[in-house]
Amino acid sequence: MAEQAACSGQVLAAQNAGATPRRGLFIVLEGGEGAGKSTQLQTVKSCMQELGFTVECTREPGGTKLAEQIRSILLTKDPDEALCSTSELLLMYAARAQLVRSKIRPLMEQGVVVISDRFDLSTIAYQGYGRGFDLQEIKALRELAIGDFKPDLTLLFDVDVDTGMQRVLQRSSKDRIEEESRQFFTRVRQGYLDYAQQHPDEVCMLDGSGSVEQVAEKVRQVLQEHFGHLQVQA
Ligand code: Z5A
Repeated sequence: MAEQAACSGQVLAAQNAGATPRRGLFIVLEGGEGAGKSTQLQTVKSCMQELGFTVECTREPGGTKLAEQIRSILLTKDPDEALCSTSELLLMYAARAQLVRSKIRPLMEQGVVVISDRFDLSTIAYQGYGRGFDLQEIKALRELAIGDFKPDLTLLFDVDVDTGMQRVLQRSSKDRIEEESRQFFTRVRQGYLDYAQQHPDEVCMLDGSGSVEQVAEKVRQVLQEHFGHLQVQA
């Protein structure tokens, strides 16, 4: 089944053998501002737990002590010194290299399902399409930072830019990147849409414009289709 191709070879091999997956899974939630991915993280977590998996959640940038320090540099606006776009890009990969090595991979080796609020596709969308970095340069950095490591499934929550911005307007404060323009977020959304169209076996796009419960129902369906067939060792 085409959708199941999004699972890693190892997991599919385990399915074919009728055995327990030899490693965990890595599921990523992506989307532009206010798309609702953080809201749906709990749905993904509880759905995977109901399927019998042990689950850990993380986020990007961040997720480990050091990566959270990098997050703070990335998202806090310093009135004395602006963070340049090149530093921003390099820090995203510094945080990712740290997160993959010290948290995601070790957990997956223990059979845990790791769910991350954002991952590498955010860099393609925000630093590639948003800031205008060459996608080949980003690819070279990715290879250096995390090699060929990638998610088993990415859930992309899509809402139009105005809806997303409207949702986050209610927040009291905006971080450094959230202060960008509508044009910036329009390019970011295009980055996500292009990638999803070019990689249908990696990314499952979900319309994020419905109610929280409507979106959650779609999330549950997709996870059941992708992972409901896997057997988990007691
Ligand atoms: N970034 C980057 O540039 N490059 C990278 O490589 C990486 C990240 C990894 C991280 O910010 C920033 O780093 C992010 C991208 C950049 N900057 N921006 N912009 P973050 O982690 O602090 O925040 P975020 O990821 O951008 O989260 P967000 O803006 O909050 O979006 P969200 O997680 O998709 O939305 P939400 O928190 O679930 O919901 C937002 C509001 O909408 C909230 O009030 C909800 O109650 C409401 N909501 C959610 N779903 C619905 C529905 N279905 N209907 C109505 N209202 C809803």
